[in-house]
Amino acid sequence: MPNQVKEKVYILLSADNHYARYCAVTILSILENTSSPEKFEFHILSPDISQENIQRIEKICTHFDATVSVIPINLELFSSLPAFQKHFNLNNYSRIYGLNQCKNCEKVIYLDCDIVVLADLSELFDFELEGKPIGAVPHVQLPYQYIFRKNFNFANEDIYFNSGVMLIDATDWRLKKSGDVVLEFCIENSSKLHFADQDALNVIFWENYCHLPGVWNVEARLYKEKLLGLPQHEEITNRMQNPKIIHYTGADKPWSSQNYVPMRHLYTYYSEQLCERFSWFPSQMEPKKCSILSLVKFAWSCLYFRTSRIKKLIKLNLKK
Ligand SMILES: [Mn+2]
Repeated sequence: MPNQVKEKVYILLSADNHYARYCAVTILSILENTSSPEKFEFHILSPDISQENIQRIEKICTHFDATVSVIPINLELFSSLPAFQKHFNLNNYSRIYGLNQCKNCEKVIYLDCDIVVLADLSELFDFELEGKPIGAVPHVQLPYQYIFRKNFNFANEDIYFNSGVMLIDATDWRLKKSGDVVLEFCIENSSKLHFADQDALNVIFWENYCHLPGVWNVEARLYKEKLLGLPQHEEITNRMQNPKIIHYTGADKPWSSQNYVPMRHLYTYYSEQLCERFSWFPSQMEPKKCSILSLVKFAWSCLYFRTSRIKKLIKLNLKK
């Protein structure tokens, strides 16, 4: 038999032991939705993942003929780096540092572990970066974006990207020592950064990244904002109709929040699959629905937002 080299799809994830289950959900959703799971090679950056959890994740990968390896991370490496808001975990920096450790990959997809993949990820892997060092989904609408632009002197164009899904030219990243550049930037500019290394990545790759199709990073919060009646760009509306990746950004995670979390059922489906097919422990703690009280609160805010917008419109029209 000819010595055939299988072309691989490299996926980089970062999870501490607490995130192992969510990481497994992301991996299972990837493998369930690709026609060539055997091509996938997962690398998990972790400071403390237990042997037990590694074996559980291996069991999923073996089932699909995919491979997984854990890259140990020493968090002390990041002890001089700024820590941010309450939810910030120093392990967030692993993805920046960890790319240097994936020596054999030329290209890699980095994914957060608060993600469910709904389409064949090898399609994203094959996306042409057109000579750019990274690819990401632009036009994240964040309320603080104007501060970001003011702090870093950027013109008004709205191309801020979310760093939870990135296609990275790993050879270029290692060659230019981009990891060191980003981490040094975080230290020097810590007072100006709101979203830590995501802000840093945006500054460093501003106008020098490949715009990936929006369907590859659809934030769940967008569906909530639509119900609230907040204005949405046409491109955002389009990406929401055919999501290929759902990303549960923000504090309301589907595994812990009692609030209304759009697309929660997708997470729940894969989380239950872990138990039914791969003998993971059941997760009684995970709320499958939002509480009645939160639902009422949310319905009230929808009503409030919409009526205040209507009032504004009426006022504007009366002035004319
Ligand atoms: Mn995320």
